[in-house]
Amino acid sequence: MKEIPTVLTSNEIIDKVLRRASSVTVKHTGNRIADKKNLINAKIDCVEANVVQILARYEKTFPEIENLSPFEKELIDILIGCEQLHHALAAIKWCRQTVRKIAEEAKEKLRRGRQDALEQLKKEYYGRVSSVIKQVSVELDFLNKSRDVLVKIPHIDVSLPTVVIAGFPNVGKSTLVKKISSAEPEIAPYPFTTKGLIIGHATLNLVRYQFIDTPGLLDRPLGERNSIEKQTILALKHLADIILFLIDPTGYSGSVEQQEKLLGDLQEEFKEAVFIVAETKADVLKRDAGRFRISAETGEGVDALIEEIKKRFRETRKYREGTGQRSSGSIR
Ligand SMILES: Nc1nc2c(ncn2[C@@H]2O[C@H](COP(=O)(O)OP(=O)(O)OP(=O)(O)O)[C@@H](O)[C@H]2O)c(=O)[nH]1
Ligand SMILES: [Mg+2]
Repeated sequence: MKEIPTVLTSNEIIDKVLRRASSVTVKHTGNRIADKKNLINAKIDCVEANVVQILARYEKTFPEIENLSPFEKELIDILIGCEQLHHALAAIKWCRQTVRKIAEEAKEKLRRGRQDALEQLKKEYYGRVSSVIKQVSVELDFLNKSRDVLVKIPHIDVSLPTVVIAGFPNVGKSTLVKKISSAEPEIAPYPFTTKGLIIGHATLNLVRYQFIDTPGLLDRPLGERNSIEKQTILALKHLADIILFLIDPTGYSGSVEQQEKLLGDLQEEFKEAVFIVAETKADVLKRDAGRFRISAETGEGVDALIEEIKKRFRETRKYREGTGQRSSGSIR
């Protein structure tokens, strides 16, 4: 996602803008009342301009739901909630517009204000602005948490030939993606190490491929999947030209029957996709299941698997539709 600034809390915004206002100065005219009014006017402007600048920046840098691709929209919905994001941004806009209005009103009162009421008028203005900003505290906190999630979403180029690697947890998906692409996923000897989508690239015969490492899936219906697994389903649904399904036959990653059942379910769900199935950890155990057998550890079988990916890519939608001429032109 594009750069999004960290979002300040309501108290941080209030402190920041009042601190700035406290150092505002104006030229003296020789008329004490006029000088006082000018100074307060400048402070009102300063607070208003700073609040507007801070909030408008959030409104501008957070993604607008309407402009997102279906994949991004669903992903953001899973990770933070599209409706909540929309609501929070609307609240920020309301706050910005209300501060504008309060500033206008305060300046109007200031013009007509008597000398002994000026200090009180300034205090009231600061109080009203602070109260309006406090009213969006929850939304600001929500936006800041969302920001931390959004900046971690990798850039995905939907025009590139894309292979999504899926399978049970711990079968060796990340190890393979790291071996064959530029991705740097975390690898660990326990399940659910990968918690989000990780993108890597590799150029094979001048064709730039995108490889997507995904969180492991358990054999269960979509309704029971957690938000981590749902990201994998989204990648399979929206991004995969080829689904590379890995099975670990060693028994370290759940039973082979459960893994086969998951494969069957996915093949049923994603009928349009091209599936390649490979069995991993061939350095530990090889069985004859008539499938690719690879070891990401020793490299055994990996070249043959890559040849298959290149060959099978010709069967994909992207190749047939002729999008991304790079792929169809130079892969043969
Ligand atoms: N012997 C051997 N071990 C492997 C091989 N590939 C992966 N492993 C090991 O299997 C464990 C899991 O590997 P990961 O690549 O993290 O598995 P994953 O499928 O990405 O796991 P999750 O992200 O948890 O779903 C690690 O200890 C790896 O070192 C292999 O080819 N041979
Ligand atoms: Mg992993």
